[in-house]
Amino acid sequence: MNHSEFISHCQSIVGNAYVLVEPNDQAPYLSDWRNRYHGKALAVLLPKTTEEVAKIVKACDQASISIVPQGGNTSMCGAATPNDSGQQIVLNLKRMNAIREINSSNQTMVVESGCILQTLQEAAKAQGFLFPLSLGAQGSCQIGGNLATNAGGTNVLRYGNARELCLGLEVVTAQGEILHGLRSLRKDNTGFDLRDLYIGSEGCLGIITAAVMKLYPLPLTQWTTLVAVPNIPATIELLSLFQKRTAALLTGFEMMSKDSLDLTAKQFPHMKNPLANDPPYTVLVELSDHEGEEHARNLMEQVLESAFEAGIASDAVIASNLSQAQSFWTMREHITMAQAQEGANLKHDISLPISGLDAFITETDQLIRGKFTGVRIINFGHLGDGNLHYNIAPPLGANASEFNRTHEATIHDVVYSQVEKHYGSISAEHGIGQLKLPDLEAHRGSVAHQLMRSIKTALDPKNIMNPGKVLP
Ligand code: FAD
Ligand code: 2HG
Ligand code: ZN
Repeated sequence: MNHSEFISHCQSIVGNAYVLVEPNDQAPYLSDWRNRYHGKALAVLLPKTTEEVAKIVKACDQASISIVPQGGNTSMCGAATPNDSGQQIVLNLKRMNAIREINSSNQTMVVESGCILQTLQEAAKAQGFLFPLSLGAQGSCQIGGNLATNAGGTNVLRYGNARELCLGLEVVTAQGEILHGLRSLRKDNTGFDLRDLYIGSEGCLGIITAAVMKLYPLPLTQWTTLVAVPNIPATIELLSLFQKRTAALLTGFEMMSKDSLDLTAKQFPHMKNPLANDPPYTVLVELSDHEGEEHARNLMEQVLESAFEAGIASDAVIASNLSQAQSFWTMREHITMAQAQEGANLKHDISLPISGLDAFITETDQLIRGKFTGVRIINFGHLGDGNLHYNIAPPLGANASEFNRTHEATIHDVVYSQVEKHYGSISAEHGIGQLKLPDLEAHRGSVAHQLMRSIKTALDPKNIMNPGKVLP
């Protein structure tokens, strides 16, 4: 099959309107959110059903055309951007957006992979349930992309990441077969776990077309507070204190350094930190309670009182209503937008044992500042999960692209060496994509890397599923 026969065949599968070949139509699918990667595509395909996906993959298998699966295209590491050969297809799942079932007895929902995350949260809420996966990109990322990246976000502390929220998957394999795994079982020890292979595989093993996701009872009330904290050891003590005293009620614990919030206020002046005197660290704490408002508020106040007495917190603002609570979250989630508006930056989505966070930050700050005078360290993240977004912005006034081009490799080396020294991970939640592909083998070790290769070869022997991502 030559390329024009292939395009005609795809048109016969999904319909002409859903095979995009014109540059203007393709443009939104060919660059990543951070605008770091730009590719070309033979076609962008928008299938509506699992059967259409299976037929497309079979055609690609026959014609040896590689496929870049794509969800909301919010990847932080170029995982959903095609290469510049113009020989790949982008297969975007956005039209597969049906919620097939919400089942109250099972506390599950069966959803197609193109459902927008926020739509799923809202649909669950309308039925009295909580779907807890929550992240800044939730208005545009899709559940298929969330599963393919094993997304984390702000609720992992209590409910786990995308993997822990998934009970079953429907997948189109690299040969175009349909793996029917939409099972709603909490227990199922029947051989190797295929579901968990596809979760986090970044489109390199197959295409996720639908999933069974767990639901939880909707909490009666949520209390959100910003707490001023003097340093990282105090932040960690505050986390322990909340964990001891509030246990499963603690659903959010986000850390924001002063520099992160200064940058957010610079780019979005209406998002100024409401805490007085711009503390070195601001922690956003969220409690979710099933016993009612008074119970949660009392608990929040009691824990804060203890924190003040212990000298690990100096000030706090408890949100007095939903819209104030929302404004705290908006400020937290706008750090990424503020960084994007400020200019190109270097991201390090890392995780560390919580006990190693202080030493990591102290040493790495010193090394980075010692080597690169004036750089800005924008450090924030899901501290309750040991997940830092340890991002580096060029010195004020520097040419960002030139600074990054010259120093990116050295800065990554410094940060990742420190991550290894402190037994952390070079990718906590964003994945590997093409950004971290060169770093994976050294980080995971040759045995793990070889095993990953063997799995890739076994499941996708022709290497048509998202080649050039995760594994070289
Ligand atoms: P895409 O970017 O389209 O694709 C990501 C990867 O998944 C690619 O490898 C792609 O090939 C593959 N893929 C997509 N759909 C499928 C499918 N159906 N089957 C097989 N493979 C597929 N991430 C976090 O974990 N936590 C955060 O807090 C967070 N916050 C963010 C905030 C902002 C403002 C932005 C822009 C991004 C953030 N991210 C975060 C990163 C990103 O949103 C997540 O990685 C998200 O899970 C990607 O979903 P997506 O639908 O956009 O996937
Ligand atoms: C977040 O937690 C996202 O806001 C994005 O994971 C992090 O911008 C980043 O580095
Ligand atoms: Zn994050």
